[in-house]
Amino acid sequence: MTEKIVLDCDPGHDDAIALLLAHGDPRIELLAVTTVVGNQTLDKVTRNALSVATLAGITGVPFAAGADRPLLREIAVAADIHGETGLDGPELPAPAFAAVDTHAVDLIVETVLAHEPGTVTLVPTGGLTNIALAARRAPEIVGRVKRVVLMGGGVAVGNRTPVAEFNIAIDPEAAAIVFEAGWEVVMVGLDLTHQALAGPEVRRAIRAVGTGPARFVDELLDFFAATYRDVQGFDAPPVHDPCAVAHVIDPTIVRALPMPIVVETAGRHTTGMTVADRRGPAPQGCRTHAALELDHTRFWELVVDALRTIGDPATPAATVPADAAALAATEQIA
Ligand SMILES: [Ca+2]
Repeated sequence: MTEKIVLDCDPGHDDAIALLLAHGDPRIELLAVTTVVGNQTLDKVTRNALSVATLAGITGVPFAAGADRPLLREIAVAADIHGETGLDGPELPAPAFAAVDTHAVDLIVETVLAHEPGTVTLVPTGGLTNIALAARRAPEIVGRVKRVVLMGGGVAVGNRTPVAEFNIAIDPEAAAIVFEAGWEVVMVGLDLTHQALAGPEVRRAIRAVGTGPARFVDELLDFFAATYRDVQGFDAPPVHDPCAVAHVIDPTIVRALPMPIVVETAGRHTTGMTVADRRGPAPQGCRTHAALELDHTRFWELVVDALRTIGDPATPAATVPADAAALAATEQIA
């Protein structure tokens, strides 16, 4: 059994690793990749996603660009963490293929509707603008999506502000829509991802893979480690986004508990906070969950195994003409 996912991302160092994990793990079937403004502008993160796909040899998966700004707020990028390109550090290949000529929100809706109800998991690893717009544009997808497993928020931790995590803080209204839509939401937040540190042992294991994509991840982590040390005082960088993919692969590696969670949109000091109610057992039918416990060893084994599986794509998508990937995916759906 594979898990069908749509990855909605803003690469982004950790988004890039999430994409590689989703591509390399045999238990994930990557249906589509969509991009959203976040760590950098939409143009930059979309180009980054296509470049990462090119170096990893990802073909037959449609990539689509989505929202270029949050619903209400001004754009707020994370150049302090991810650099001016959004993926500073390694050299990126020019994309070998283009994004499809479909808006990400439409591609998300089409992809969910093209598959059996309860089979498609949405995995947002950026701001929630695209996902909120999809839920508003086609409310029927809410009952068809298996789950939304998102990287964002936190029960007891913030990073953009003392209590708000970046992905939620940059578009809290979109996050509120997603958390309140009624579908099952798993919040893989900072409580969990701050355990996913890429320390020296992890770095050695990644380097030992010895392939182009593994070297790329190593260079990403060099840059990410430096900014996390300088900006937030971390000894080793927390690698957030692949934790959401890992939860979909194996929920015993990223363990979640049901609890009521709402998003603060009007706080004077708390806008973007994910307010989690831990006062007692979750009520019956609670649709929101928070991931709190990570199996660090097995998580990094997943990432390293995915890199081994990806290997060294000799002829990355270079020969695939633009839109051929989208065509192939359409045929798969049909
Ligand atoms: Ca991200």
